[in-house]
Amino acid sequence: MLRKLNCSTSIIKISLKTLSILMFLGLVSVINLTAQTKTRKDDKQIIEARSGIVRSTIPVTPDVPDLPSELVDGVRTFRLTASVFQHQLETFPKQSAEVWGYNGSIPGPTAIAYEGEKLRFIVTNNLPEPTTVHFHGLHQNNENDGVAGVSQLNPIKPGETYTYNLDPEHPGSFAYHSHYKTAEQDLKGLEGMIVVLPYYEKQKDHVDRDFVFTVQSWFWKSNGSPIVVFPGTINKEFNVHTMNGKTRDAATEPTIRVGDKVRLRLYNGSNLYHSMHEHGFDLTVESQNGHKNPAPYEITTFDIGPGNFFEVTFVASKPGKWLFHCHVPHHTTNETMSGPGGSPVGMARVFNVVN
Ligand SMILES: [Cu+2]
Repeated sequence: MLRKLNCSTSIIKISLKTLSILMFLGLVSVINLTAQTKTRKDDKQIIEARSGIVRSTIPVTPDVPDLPSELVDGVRTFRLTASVFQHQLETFPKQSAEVWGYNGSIPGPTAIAYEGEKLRFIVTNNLPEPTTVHFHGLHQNNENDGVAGVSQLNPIKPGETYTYNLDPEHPGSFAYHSHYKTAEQDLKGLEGMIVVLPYYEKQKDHVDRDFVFTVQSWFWKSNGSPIVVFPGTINKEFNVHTMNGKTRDAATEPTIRVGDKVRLRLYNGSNLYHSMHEHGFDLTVESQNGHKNPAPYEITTFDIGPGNFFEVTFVASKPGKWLFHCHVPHHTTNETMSGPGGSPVGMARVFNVVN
């Protein structure tokens, strides 16, 4: 009886052992299945990494929103509304000006698309006078070129909406801006950036962070008053200088991790030449308007003329608060005044590089 009981216990012990093994194997199978699912899911990224290509990093435009879009049948549609509004350009000695802009933003929201997509911009004019939009650097047909009195004989009247159809044909940095009384409407603020991204880029071209900046220069007489686009005629000069619509004192400070490779896309939407300088790190001039530089070179400072684009990169190799600014000395003031503690203001940005 006792033997029989021992035998039964042994059988139970064996069964428990078998059960444990089976459960373990089952668990292993589940883990394997999860691993297989994960592998399948990650296959694309692994293949991409093996072939040396990675997905492009989506750029951000500090202090400026992205322009919402809809992609239908390979056509990405954006909507812009031009209007007059108040915008804070600096914190001292004045603050806000009456500007003309798109979708309530200075510069206009950044339109982001991918290569191969056709672009459509539906533009509504809520300004007190006609306007047109030109797409700077894109390869549109002449009827979509938006030059008042030249390629667009019927500008968009106040209250009207007009549609532009475009094909960028290559990735890069582009701009959209008014081409009706250009010198007046552009300098009141009617301009913004378009970035066309490749889906993938080579590992060597890949960046961890991608920042978009439009530089602009302004003059206006008193808080809240309209932008004066020909200040020289009243013996003054453009004396407020901004990156993405903000002097440094009014701007955010992007945070970057040590070791990050950073791309800066710059567009000069102003009436002046600017000399852009990065503290702490060499800049590599990799491309202009998306056209690869056949021989990228390193530089600390680059000159950017009106309407020009630069795409430069740097590796944020050490922590600290690193200044990127226009090196024209007057352009680092707000109306001739330096900032708190003698700091540069105007056309300047601080990148906060942290471990
Ligand atoms: Cu400058």
